[in-house]
Amino acid sequence: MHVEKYTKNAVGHLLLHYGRWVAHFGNKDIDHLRSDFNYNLAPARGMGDFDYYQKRLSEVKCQNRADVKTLCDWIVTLPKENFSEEQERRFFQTAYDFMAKRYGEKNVVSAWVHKDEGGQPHLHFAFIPVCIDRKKGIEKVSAKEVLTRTDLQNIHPEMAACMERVFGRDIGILNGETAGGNKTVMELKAKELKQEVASLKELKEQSIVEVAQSIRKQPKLIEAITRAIRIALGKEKPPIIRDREHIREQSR
Ligand SMILES: [Mn+2]
Repeated sequence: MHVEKYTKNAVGHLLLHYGRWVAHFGNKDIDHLRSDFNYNLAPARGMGDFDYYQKRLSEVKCQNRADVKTLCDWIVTLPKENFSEEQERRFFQTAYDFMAKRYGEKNVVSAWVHKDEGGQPHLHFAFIPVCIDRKKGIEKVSAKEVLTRTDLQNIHPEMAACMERVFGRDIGILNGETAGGNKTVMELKAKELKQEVASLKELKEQSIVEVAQSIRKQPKLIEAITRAIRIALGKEKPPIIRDREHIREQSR
C-alpha cells in the first residue's frame, strides 16, 4: 500500500479516472472489457464524486492556494494469494472500514476497487485530508497534519493486524509501491514535467556559451525548450494528460 497526494487542479481528472467515467484515460494497462467488475465501496451520496468532493471541501477551511493537497489516495493492493471472490470482497471491505475509521467517512470521496488494470486488483481510497485546527477548533484541510510521519509509520502494521483478525492469519499486506505499479500516466507525466522544469531552471543563470554546452550534453533539452517557447507564445497547447497515449499510438 502507498499514498499519493493531489492538488485541486488534478482532482477532476483523477475522479473521472477512478470511476472510469472517461473512456480513454492515459493508462495503457486498462482492459475496458473488465471495467464493469470494478466497484465503489464509498457510500452512495446521490451526487457525482466531484460534486461530493466540492461539497465537503466547502464545509471545511482550506487555504486558497494552488499547491494545497486536497485529495489523498491510499492504494491498497490485494496480496497475491488464491483469494475467492468472497475473500477478495472481504479484504477490500476490511481495508475500506479501516481507512474510513481512520480518516473519517465524511471525508471519503470515492473508494473504487480496480479489477481492470494489469497486475493485482487494488483499492483507491480517495479522501480529503481533514483534521481539527488546534487553535480555532474547526475542521481544516491539511495533508501534512493528517498524513504525519507517525501515521505513515503505523498504518501498515495496524492494517496488517486488522487483516489478521479478520482472516485468522497474516495474509501479507504489501508495503510501498507494489510490483507492476499502479502509477497512472498522469503521475509519470507530472514527474517528467518536473524534470523538464528543473532543466530549464538550471539554464537561468548561464551564459549563451554555457547554455550551448548544456544543450550538447542533453540533446532532449532543446526539445523541451523549443516546446516551452511555443507554449509560451501560444503556438502550442500546454500538454494534456492524454499526450503520452497519442504518442504511443502513433509509434505503433
Ligand atoms: Mn487503479
